[in-house]
Amino acid sequence: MLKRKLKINGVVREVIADADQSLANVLREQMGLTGTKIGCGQAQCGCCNVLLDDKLVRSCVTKMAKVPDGAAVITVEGIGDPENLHPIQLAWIAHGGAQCGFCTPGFIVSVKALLDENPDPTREAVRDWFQTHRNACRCTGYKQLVDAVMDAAKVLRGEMAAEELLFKMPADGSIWGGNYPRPSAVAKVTGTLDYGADLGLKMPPDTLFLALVQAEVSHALIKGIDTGEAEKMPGVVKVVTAKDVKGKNRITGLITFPTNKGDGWDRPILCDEKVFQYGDAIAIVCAENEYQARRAAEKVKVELEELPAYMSAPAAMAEDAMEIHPGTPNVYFEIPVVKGEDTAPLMQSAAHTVEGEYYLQRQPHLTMETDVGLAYFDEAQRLTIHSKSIGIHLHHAMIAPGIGVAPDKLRLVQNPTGGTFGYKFSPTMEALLGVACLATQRPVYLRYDYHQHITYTGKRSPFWMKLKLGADADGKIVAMESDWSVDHGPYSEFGDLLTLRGAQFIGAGYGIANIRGLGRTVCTNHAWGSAFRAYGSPQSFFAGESLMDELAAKTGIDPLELRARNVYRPGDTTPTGQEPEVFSFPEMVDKLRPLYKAAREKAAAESTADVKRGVGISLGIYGCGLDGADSSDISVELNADNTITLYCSWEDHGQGADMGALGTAHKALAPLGLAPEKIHLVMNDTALTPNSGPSGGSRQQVVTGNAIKNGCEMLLAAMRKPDGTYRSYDEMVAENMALRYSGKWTASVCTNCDLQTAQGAPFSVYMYGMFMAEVAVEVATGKTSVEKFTAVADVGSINNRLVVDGQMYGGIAQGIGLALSEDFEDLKKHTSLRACGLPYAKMIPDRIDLIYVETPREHGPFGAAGVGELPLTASHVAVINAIDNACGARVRHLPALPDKVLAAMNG
Ligand code: MCN
Ligand code: FES
Ligand code: FES
Repeated sequence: MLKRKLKINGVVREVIADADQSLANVLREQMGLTGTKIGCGQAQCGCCNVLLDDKLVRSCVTKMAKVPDGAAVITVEGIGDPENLHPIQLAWIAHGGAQCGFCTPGFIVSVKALLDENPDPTREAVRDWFQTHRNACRCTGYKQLVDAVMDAAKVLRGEMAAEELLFKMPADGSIWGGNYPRPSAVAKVTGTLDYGADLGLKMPPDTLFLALVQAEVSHALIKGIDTGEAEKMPGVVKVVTAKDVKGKNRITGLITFPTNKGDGWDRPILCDEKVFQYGDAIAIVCAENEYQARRAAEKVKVELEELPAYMSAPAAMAEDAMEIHPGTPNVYFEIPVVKGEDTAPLMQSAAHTVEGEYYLQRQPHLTMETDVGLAYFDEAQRLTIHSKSIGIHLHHAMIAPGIGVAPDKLRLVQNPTGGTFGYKFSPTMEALLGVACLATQRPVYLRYDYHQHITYTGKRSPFWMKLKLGADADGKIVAMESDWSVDHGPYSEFGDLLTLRGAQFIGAGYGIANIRGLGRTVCTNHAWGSAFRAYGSPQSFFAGESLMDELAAKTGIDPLELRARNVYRPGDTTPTGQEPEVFSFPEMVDKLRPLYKAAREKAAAESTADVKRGVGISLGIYGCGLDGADSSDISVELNADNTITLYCSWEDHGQGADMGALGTAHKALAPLGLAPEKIHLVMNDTALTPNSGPSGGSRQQVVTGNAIKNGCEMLLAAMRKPDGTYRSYDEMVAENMALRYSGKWTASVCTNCDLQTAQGAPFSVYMYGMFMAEVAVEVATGKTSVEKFTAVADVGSINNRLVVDGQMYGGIAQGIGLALSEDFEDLKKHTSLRACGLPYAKMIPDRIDLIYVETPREHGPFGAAGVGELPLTASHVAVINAIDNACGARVRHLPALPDKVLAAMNG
């Protein structure tokens, strides 16, 4: 043990700590300074940045032995607080720099160090600083962060008044379409928002800390589990195994389609008979602290008989492959596409045909916050589980029977969440927490470290695709044939739905009258497939939009003009035969055309023998909703002080659910003339908030937005007096009128897709985008840099511009990562942010131009569509097409790492 006097945020404090303990843990666990976050714990993200004697350090890897006695430590809490924000914090709020906000304290501290050292940095110097100090953000694409630093620097130099950074209410009192900062922004920039791990440290003293015993092989039979030695370890209260689980010990995937050959009960909570993938949980050690729990977990002995592991769709489809779930074939779901005439004769007579095979990789989500949760019994003796769930009511139904609790005795709550990008559309640790809490009857807490977070949460399911297009002499597509196999890992949940996305989005954007296709879902032993932003469409558009460029090359028609000839126009239908709700593409093409021409000329002029430059384009579409008659419920209440409370389960990944809900309610309640602060939000707790559905499929702005509008309209109707003014709370009470109203909306114009043809009208509203990447490729190495990116987007009428811009920038950054570096394939290698190819600041261009075409949507609240997933539908394909344009290298197997580009260039 060491005894240190430290000056923490200006106050001298005495600390006694283990020499080996990290400064981050001491600050958080012993000093209660939870503003400092721990993301990777491996010096790769900067979430844990603090100033140690004025020097920026990553406190997760700074051992106490290296912290000198008398050292001065500044954490985010020492920079500013909610009542007294520092200009860096003000600028972060003004520019929407905090989305999920988990990286924010680390950035604020880092920027303080930068501006102390260099008060007048260039944008490039700021980006260099973030890069050198490995400050990572998964949500923002860095652009708004650099904007914020430039403004903060101006304020600190006295060239700008801090007040200029504050939101100014427009004269009409409306915040719709403006830059109102999200309600959680102040807490995020000051480090005062308690995420799961912060709440975990603030649990009552009898809380148990959990550690998992996990499989280190990908496929095996379990022959025995010996917990004897572990149970005797210090601090251990119980080791929970499958035999302690009261319910079915399975998470149900709530099978969507009757043609699915599985029954959806294939995912164990704790493995009993078999291990299906690396990391599968076999036992839970419950101990008095985390260190004891982890040490004891190492002592649990598991006897396994290893089986052949099928690590890709082709491997699991091989004739001699055994059934991973005995009784269910590895190919457990198929969806044909049958639209229009038979395509075979059309292909034969077509003036041009092109075909290709494509693979889109197992993209990892790489959130800054790892998976984390806690459980306890609430005052009504309900098993209450807090997690990062973005589908609290959905997960409630998926886990209750497996744990063995009556539905009314289970409550799910979403913690403030440091990003999910869809991985939390699946339950992760919820059932494990529930089982441990029931078995010990004590509060429990579990946090994955980064290795566990990467290896044992779901991933984007890779698609293996074959695609063929036939076109007439003018380049008009007459027929399409498609075939795709989805590697969905061992657990079937949502695999059929994802496979259907291939039918809905391969070839989307173009009025293709005749399609034949077949998609299949394949069970494998690689990581289980969970949702990932744009779920199924990056795969679909990778094939479709790559092949469009190949068709352009074959026909000699410019890629933009080829698209212009084929995009949806009145009379066209989507691949599922649905009439698009708006026809935005012709206008979007016209907006992009002059920029595209200029970019192509610039690229040609600036290419050299060593560095080739090119421009690529793509289009992308995604639906806003769950298939068919998606619906949402909310409620809204008039309070005694004449404020309003909105209750909804619009789960927040970090996208801005609070802002979305507030902006929509404020617009709907405009006749009351309330200030936004007079609308309170109660969100994301099954005991308190109605079922608004999950935050997946970019559905909430449309579906829950409509429900909010509906509920607010009912409240207004009740409050309205004959003279057109509104009743106060007292008047409502005096007249015995109800104060609380339920709002509801159902996508009644939708139909499910037919399971023999994939034809139907699955979404009421779509979002449309065109993407343009300008790249430079080093001829000697094949290394690609994206120098500039442009997107033209139609997300309908915009609720909040800061949020929407942030969604676009962040999604484009993920598209660049998907194109060039991100992967989770090698279980030994791909186990950290860097190894998985996370884009740091310098990989994302500083120039990202956004152009909006705001076509109002009939079925969106106040004309809004969604936005969340649009920027990741096809931005990666623009990069891939740009590489080909630059140097003739067509990459069909992602990611386009330098050696692949080099091989394609020379091949
Ligand atoms: N919005 C708006 N105006 C519009 C459309 C949307 O202001 N015309 C705002 C909404 O109010 C909301 C945000 O944009 O704050 C996204 O809205 P929407 O597209 O309806 O999506 P959801 O709220 O349903 O969010 C989910 C979506 C998905 S599916 C993933 S995955 C995702 C995403 O949003 N994961 C994210 N964005 C993310 N952003 C962050 N920072 N972190 C994630 O994990
Ligand atoms: Fe310390 Fe990531 S660098 S938590
Ligand atoms: Fe940076 Fe979410 S805001 S990681």
